[in-house]
Amino acid sequence: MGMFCYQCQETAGGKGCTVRGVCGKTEEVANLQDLLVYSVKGLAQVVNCGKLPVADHPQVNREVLNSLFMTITNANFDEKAIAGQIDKIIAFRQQLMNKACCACNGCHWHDAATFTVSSREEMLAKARTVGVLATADEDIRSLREMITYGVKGMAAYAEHALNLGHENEEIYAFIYEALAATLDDSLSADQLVALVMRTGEHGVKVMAMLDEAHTSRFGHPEITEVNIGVRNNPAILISGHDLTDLEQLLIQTQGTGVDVYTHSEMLPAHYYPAFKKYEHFVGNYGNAWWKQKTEFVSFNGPVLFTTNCIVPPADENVRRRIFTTNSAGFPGCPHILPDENGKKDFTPIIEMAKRLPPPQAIEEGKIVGGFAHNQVLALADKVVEAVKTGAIKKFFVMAGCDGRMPARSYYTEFAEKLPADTVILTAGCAKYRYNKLNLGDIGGIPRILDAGQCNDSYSLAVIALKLKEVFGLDDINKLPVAFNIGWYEQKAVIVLLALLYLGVKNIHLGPTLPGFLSANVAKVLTEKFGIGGIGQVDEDIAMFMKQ
Ligand code: SF4
Ligand code: SF3
Repeated sequence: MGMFCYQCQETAGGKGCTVRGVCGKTEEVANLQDLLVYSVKGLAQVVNCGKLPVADHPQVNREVLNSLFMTITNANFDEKAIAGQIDKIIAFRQQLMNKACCACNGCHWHDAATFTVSSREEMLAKARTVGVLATADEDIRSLREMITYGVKGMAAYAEHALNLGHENEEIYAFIYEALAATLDDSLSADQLVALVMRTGEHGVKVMAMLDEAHTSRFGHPEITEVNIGVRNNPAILISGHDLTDLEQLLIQTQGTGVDVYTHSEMLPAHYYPAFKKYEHFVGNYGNAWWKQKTEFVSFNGPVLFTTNCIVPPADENVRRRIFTTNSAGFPGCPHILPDENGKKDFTPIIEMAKRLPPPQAIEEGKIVGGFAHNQVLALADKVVEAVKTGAIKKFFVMAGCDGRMPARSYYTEFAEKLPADTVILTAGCAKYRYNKLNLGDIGGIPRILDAGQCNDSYSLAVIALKLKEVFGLDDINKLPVAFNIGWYEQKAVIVLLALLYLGVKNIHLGPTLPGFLSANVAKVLTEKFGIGGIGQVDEDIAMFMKQ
């Protein structure tokens, strides 16, 4: 077997990609990503067992977040960048090891904490021995991977917060502890299940931190109409989740005659007051990530990826217009690095935009969003009244990711067929399956409330906890709220674990359950938390309405 990866929903046959990723990842990239995760785990053991204070090495913390983020689905396809990151982590690990040895508690270092490689061949040979299948026991493997994927999602959100100057040592310490634990053969399945729950607990903390980072800098999201048409100026499309990059791009494009449009998970940027002052911040272009193959062709201008999700461009005319930054990367596409103050120079993108034609319209009109916790709680009286009078019977949390599987048409049909006295609460790119449907409103409350990016699922949890308080309930599960979540990559894993930690039961996950759940682990999740898959739309709606 050349590679093995089963971290995302589109894994081959629902079991694992073994030749080439369905995402387009090559065998070499997949294996090097495994080695990068392995080396970060080794470094984590050094920090954790050596009792090194996380505050003493901020640069290492940043590179650990970056390394984990680089291995998230559709973030980085660049073999050279991943190999370079492995070298960097090994060098940091050695430096920390020297310090750890002074404070050494007689730790037994795992191979991950001591191995070295000195050539590409050695790296690739080592990589083939350290992947997911190196853990023989299927249940332990399943739990270790669930923790690892949750930590990857956590790292992604922590990196966005860090880019805005927000960090939390407790989160870093947990990342090291959790990753080190995945190397520890003495831990039982029960102990790993407990660690899965603690991963969820820290998932809540990291999303709260990112929410604070976003809202303290850019204001609270508010109800906003977003243009989905185009203007007749050259333009840049910005994709991914990093709002700091968007801010810098908007500042640098001011007065240049170049417009800026959001793509996919960047859409919710329009909801923040701080970005509304930019006249050239025109609207959102296109849909969820997987439609970029055609939509980037008609956009005509350059595209900046601040994070996942990149689809390897088949068209050379598109590929030469792609730029990456942060943890994103694609071979042959320019990667923009920050200076020592975190400032990025986007001049090459702006200059390219000026030479290219304006975007071609693919849609027109407006969509509405901005229903994060602050905005919804400002409408709380109206919402509570609508529930009390029975005008709203049920809320459906349909946050998460979109993906290219045809089975995801389920979510469009589900939204269309939901009874008229129900409201959808959404976040993440899952929304694109129904956010352009005209589902109307209930007494002025739109039937689709978009809180924002996938990390803004935190907002949905805050709203649910507030409603629980207002209705005087002792259990979040007594609220008229159902959870029907679409997942794809590892950020959805941390969102799921956060919801489980908050005590949410009976979450349905689709379009398929994770391939990384062993039969026994799936059984635990079903028995303890009522987790289930999806079936036929009509039956599922009937089942949810009865809950
Ligand atoms: Fe396969 Fe998903 Fe892994 Fe890509 S990220 S190799 S599609 S499981
Ligand atoms: Fe989407 Fe990639 Fe997950 Fe942030 S952009 S939700 S899939």
